[in-house]
Amino acid sequence: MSKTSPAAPPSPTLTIRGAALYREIIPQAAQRAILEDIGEVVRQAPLFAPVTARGKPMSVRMTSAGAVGWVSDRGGYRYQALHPRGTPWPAIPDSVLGIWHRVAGPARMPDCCLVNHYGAEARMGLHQDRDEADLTQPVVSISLGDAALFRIGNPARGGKTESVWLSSGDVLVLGGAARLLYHGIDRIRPGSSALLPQGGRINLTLRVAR
Ligand code: MD3
Ligand code: FE
Repeated sequence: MSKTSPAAPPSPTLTIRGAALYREIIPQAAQRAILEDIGEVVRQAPLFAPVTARGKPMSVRMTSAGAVGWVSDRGGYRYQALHPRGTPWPAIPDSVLGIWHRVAGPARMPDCCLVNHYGAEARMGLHQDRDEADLTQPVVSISLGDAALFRIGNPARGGKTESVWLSSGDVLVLGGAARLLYHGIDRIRPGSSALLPQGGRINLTLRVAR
C-alpha cells in the first residue's frame, strides 16, 4: 500500500521579503468553520490582555490552543503548558491544522496556535518571534475578519520596511530568512469584513514552539 501524497503546494499570490502571501486561499464557508472552532477554543481558554515585562498591557487580546501557549506578564514572556488561569490549552482544531498541511511544506507539526484578537484600536508593534526552539520551522498566519495593515522589515531594528493589507481568508507563510524579520500590525480597518459578528480581527499563528 502506498501512502497518499500531500497535495501540491499552491503558488503564493505574492512574496514580500521572502514571506509567501496566499490571498483569500480560505473560502468563506471554511473561514466560518474555523471561526466557529476558535469560538470553542476561546470558551475553553478565554482571551486575556497580556502585560509586557515592563507592566504595560498590550492592546491585542490573546489566547492559545495546543500543547503550549504564549503568555506574557511581569515575569516576562514565554511558552507554557497552562493558560494564566491554570488550565491546559485546548487542542488545535483540525480545521486550522488543515491550513498548515496545505502551505507549510515539509515541516514538523505545530504545537501552538496563538490566537490574537484585534479590536478597532488594537495594534502590534514591530517585534521578532524568536522564542521558539527550532527557528528553521515556519510560522503560518491566518487572517480572519477586518483587514489589517501588516508591516515587515529587517532582521535587526531599523531600516526600510514594506507594508501589505491582510484580509479575511489570507494566509501568510514565514519561512527561511523571513522567519526572523521584524514585523507588526499598524492598524485595523474597522467594518471591512462581516465575518466577525462584532467586527474586529482574529489572527491565528501556527508555530512549532518546542
Ligand atoms: C514574521 N502577529 O503573533 S501575523 C504574532 O497579525 C504576530 O497578529 C501578527 O506577529 C498578527 O507574533 C502578524 C504575521 C506574522 C506572524 C509571525 C511571524 C509574521 C511573522 C514570525 C516571523 C516573521
Ligand atoms: Fe510576530
